[in-house]
Amino acid sequence: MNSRKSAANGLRNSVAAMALAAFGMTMMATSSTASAADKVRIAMVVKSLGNGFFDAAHEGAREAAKQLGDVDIIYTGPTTPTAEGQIEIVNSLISQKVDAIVISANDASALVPITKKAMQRGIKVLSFDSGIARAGRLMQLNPSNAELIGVKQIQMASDAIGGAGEIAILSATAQATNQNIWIGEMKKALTRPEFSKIRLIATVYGDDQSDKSYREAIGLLRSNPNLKAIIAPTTVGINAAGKAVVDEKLVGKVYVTGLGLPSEMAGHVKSGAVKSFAIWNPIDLGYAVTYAAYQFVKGKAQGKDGESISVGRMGSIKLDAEGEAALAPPFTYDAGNVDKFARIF
Ligand code: RAM
Repeated sequence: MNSRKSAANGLRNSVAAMALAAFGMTMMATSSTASAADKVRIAMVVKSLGNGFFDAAHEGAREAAKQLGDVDIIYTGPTTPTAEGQIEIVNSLISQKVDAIVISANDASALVPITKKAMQRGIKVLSFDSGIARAGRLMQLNPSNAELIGVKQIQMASDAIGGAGEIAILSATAQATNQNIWIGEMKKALTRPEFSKIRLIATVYGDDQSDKSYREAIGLLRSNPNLKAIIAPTTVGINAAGKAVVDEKLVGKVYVTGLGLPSEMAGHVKSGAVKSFAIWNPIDLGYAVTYAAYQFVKGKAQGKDGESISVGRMGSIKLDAEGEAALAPPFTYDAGNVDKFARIF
């Protein structure tokens, strides 16, 4: 336990003891409450609850907590992916005096004032998946290299449609840091000569909500009769787009690709709406960021350029000049391997 926290606990205990003494009672410190208070409390704040990607990241966080032994995980997030919802949650985590917050942000800059406040109170703030601007966090853990993620998705779309035709993007929210970076990289990839016959005709936003993503996908299909592919760089969007293509009876005419969870995509690969898609391991991502947060709480990481931070079974990560690190390249799934991985995430 750090000294700030032990002082706070000491104060709380003596205030409680005084109150009890006033009623002629005595207070017994029980070892169970003491050991709970000794635990490092790490809050994982996700873009929104009910997203399978973050459920898997939570599983990784729990794995790290179990391995580290003295960590409690608080898993939380708004019901819809808004910065306002996350600001409220961070505010309440500041009052709860958690030790660290690992957050996948709904906005790179809107969260900065509140996470700065958290850091001023001694809370270690790390972003992962979808980043916060540097002033609002100690480090950002990216799942993979952004350029790789962008090129990979254009390559998969190109392979599905024979290298030519109209494509559209169905993204998450318009403010999502990670999706916006990947969309930028996809646009850059499209300037390569090998993709010169592919034309991006629209980008729409399903806000990582299944129903809105589905409606947006249907809209794309109905208003663009020459559309050949939808790229959804979001696990919620790609799942909804796969269903829309089947429901509109466009299997074989329009292909869906992007970033998906094998557990949610196996059916779409079987229906033929999806030939291939990609993703990294969300369990590993949640595990690594939780492990890194622990290092910050224990004073073993500071967030300096070039610093190496231990992330347990995954080895170590190295921070670049922006205070960011990346894990592994995305992995591609198709009819040959999707069932095997569907059991894992
Ligand atoms: C959704 C979320 C998440 C993103 C994945 C690929 O679950 O938007 O932030 O990383 O898709």
